[in-house]
Amino acid sequence: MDIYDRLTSELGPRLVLRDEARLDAYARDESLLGVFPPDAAVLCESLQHVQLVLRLAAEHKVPVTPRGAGTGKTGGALPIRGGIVLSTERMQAIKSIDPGDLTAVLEPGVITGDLQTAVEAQGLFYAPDPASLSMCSMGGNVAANAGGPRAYKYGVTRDWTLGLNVVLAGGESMFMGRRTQKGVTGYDLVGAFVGSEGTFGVATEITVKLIGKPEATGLLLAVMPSAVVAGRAISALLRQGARPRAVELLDRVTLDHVRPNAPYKLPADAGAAVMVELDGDADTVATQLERHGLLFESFDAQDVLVARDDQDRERIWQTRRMASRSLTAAFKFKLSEDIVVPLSKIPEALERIYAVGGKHGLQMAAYGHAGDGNLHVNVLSHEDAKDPAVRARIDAAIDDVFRETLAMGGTLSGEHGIGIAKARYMPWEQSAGVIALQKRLKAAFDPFDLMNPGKIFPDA
Ligand code: 2HG
Ligand code: ZN
Repeated sequence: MDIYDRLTSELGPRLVLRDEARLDAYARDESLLGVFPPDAAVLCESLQHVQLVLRLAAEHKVPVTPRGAGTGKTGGALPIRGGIVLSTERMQAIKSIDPGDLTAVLEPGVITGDLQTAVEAQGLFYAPDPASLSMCSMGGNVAANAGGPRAYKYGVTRDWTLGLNVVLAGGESMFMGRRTQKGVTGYDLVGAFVGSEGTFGVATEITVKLIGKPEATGLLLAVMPSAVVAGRAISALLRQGARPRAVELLDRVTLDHVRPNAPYKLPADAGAAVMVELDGDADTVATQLERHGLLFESFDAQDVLVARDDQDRERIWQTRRMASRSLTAAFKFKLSEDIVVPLSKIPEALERIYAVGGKHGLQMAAYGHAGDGNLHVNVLSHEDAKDPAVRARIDAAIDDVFRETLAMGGTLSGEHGIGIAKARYMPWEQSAGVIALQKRLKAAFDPFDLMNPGKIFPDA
């Protein structure tokens, strides 16, 4: 019996998908980097299912691509070498929320936004907020070490993950990390596992930390003459040592494409917009909003708007979260990067990025988590990217974006990871020694290179 018949006989055809039509959804993801049909997709419902898949895969030396909700941006969930897609979408239980210990324990298929709603109903708070939070899953967030706007104050998924139960290639299950808020016992394996993009194993249970829900939240939207001026104002804001929970930028191209369908009415003539969100006690939030508003005015803001209430604030966030989708819908080609530059370099980074667009005759857009220096640089085109001449210009522009980023002391990825999208640029940023060390770490978790092979590192 081959491995696929074996899986079907153990788990049944309900959980082991093998026909072409049903496999199609597991052959692609939101990266739009291609279609790679697996030989089977297994819809795991328990730790035991995950163990069975990884045990049989090791016996038969078949590659396994773990998959959460498929919302990743770098092709991490694409089964580029065929084999099995191991989906955790059905493992959706929130097992506990403990207001005394300030922790929650959950399965990897839990949708991030559902976890937030569940903990907030108990007066608690889980901060990481990727733009896809209504669709993405916690297992995927762990794999990608996902961030989001609130990372500016609260950090990324790694900062909120205390412990993990993981299954490694071969099927061994173990708990790593801790259930306490603090702990330095042994190596930080959880820190290494979070962000390993499915190349180390599969997390079957995630213990996250929680905090009390902030008392008050306020949001201002500064309408700025241009992205570069907005970048200067943001750099000045950060220099003041202010600690808002999010500092987001939307440039003109982004605003123009979001505006028609946005639930929040964006001003028509905006050159750029900056969103600053604060939380804490009500008085401090009010004072800080005022202070930040004045700062943007001193940088020639066209307008400074303050969200009237929570509904208004949510409308502004929904509008912001539409950036990626709106540009995807409007252009034949869209590729979004997630570079990070040092905070003082934000205005310069914007200037350099628009210059790259000009040089290659391509439209550029930039938006995202400017408070962290993390910009979604979008290379956009109405031309057909299958045309080799167009593709060559696009590739040259992407190369230049990374070249400029690294020249400013930046890094390739702030939140989406490397996947297959950026693997070839890894040696541009990291030394051969550092890459070799990471490969040795990977081999310690997965000696036969069966877990999500071909990701993160360029082929030798
Ligand atoms: C965002 O911040 C997401 O909107 C998606 O990280 C970014 O795909 C994108 O452009
Ligand atoms: Zn983002």
